[in-house]
Amino acid sequence: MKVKAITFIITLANVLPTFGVIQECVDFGKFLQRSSFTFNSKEDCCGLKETEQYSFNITCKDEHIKTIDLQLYSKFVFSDTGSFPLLSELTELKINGENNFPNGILPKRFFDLPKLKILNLYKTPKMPENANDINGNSPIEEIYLDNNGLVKFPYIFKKLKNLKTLSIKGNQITGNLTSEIKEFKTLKQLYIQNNQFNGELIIPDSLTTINIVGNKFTSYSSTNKNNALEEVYANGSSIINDSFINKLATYDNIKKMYLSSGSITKLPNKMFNLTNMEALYVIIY
Ligand SMILES: *[C@@H]1O[C@H](CO)[C@@H](O)[C@H](O)[C@H]1NC(C)=O
Ligand SMILES: *[C@@H]1O[C@H](CO)[C@@H](O)[C@H](O)[C@H]1NC(C)=O
Ligand SMILES: *[C@@H]1O[C@H](CO)[C@@H](O)[C@H](O)[C@H]1NC(C)=O
Ligand SMILES: *[C@@H]1O[C@H](CO)[C@@H](O)[C@H](O)[C@H]1NC(C)=O
Ligand SMILES: CC(=O)N[C@H]1CO[C@H](CO)[C@@H](O)[C@@H]1O
Repeated sequence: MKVKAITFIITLANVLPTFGVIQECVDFGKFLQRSSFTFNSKEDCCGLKETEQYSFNITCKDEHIKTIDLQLYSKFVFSDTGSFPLLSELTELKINGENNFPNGILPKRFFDLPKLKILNLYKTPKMPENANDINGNSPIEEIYLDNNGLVKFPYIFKKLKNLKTLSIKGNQITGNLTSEIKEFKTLKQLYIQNNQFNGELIIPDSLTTINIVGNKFTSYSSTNKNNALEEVYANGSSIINDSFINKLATYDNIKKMYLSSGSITKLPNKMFNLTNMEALYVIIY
């Protein structure tokens, strides 16, 4: 009798750990394992985990993974990004590491995640080569590729029909923006501070917020029609002069202008008619 009871307990102990582990954790764990990360398949993945190779914060709801924040410590490469599980309720994906995708190329697979809204990657300097490679119907609204070592503007994202925010701060992008940027029809926030852009500033008509601090733009394109613009962060930029502020003052929705250290000699009269203004930084010479 006693022997039977022990057997029963052992059997239960073997079965128990897999109870409560959602299928998506199993799938995500297998993805980690395929790239030689240690992960116990019987383990729940919802919550915080810390290992020598990686740490993560995964949130889950109703048997589904909702957000992933993954930090990789060692130089592991996800060998088969095409097999990243298409988690049906994943809305936020953040991967912070060091060249973790083959050839440093952003995996096109992420654009097939059916509910993904926010993609945030670190040290992913290259984009998929061909625009046809990414799914334009992706629900992605926000992309953050800050301090990634990008050397070219990622025009490929113009295909994304839902993109509202693009942040590529602190990269090494040089040269001009081209009129191709006008094809970002839904873009509202563009953060390109601390790159090495120069020449004419050309921006999409739909923009509400632009930050160009720490670049070398010299002029504001006459092709710009930025009536939607609300916030301009351009401190220290050589684009700032009387013509520039006169132009901005024609945009009725303007709320914030950070235009310190330029060569402005007077504020345009129209400025005082801008009823939405909340913050203005200028130095008048
Ligand atoms: C884990 O991620 C969730 C969702 O992004 C966040 O609200 C929470 O604060 C994070 N927890 C920790 C400990 O970082
Ligand atoms: C402002 O800068 C633009 C571009 O360099 C230049 O074409 C324009 O003449 C300047 N306007 C004034 C008032 O200095
Ligand atoms: C711009 O410059 C002003 C005045 O120096 C400063 O107070 C403000 O914080 C700066 N804003 C940004 C976004 O750099
Ligand atoms: C400011 O608004 C007033 C009242 O609508 C108008 O009469 C005036 O011409 C405007 N000034 C400028 C510089 O646009
Ligand atoms: C159209 C435009 O902005 N052209 C500029 C591109 O960048 C060079 C410097 O690298 C400028 O001289 C051009 O004016």
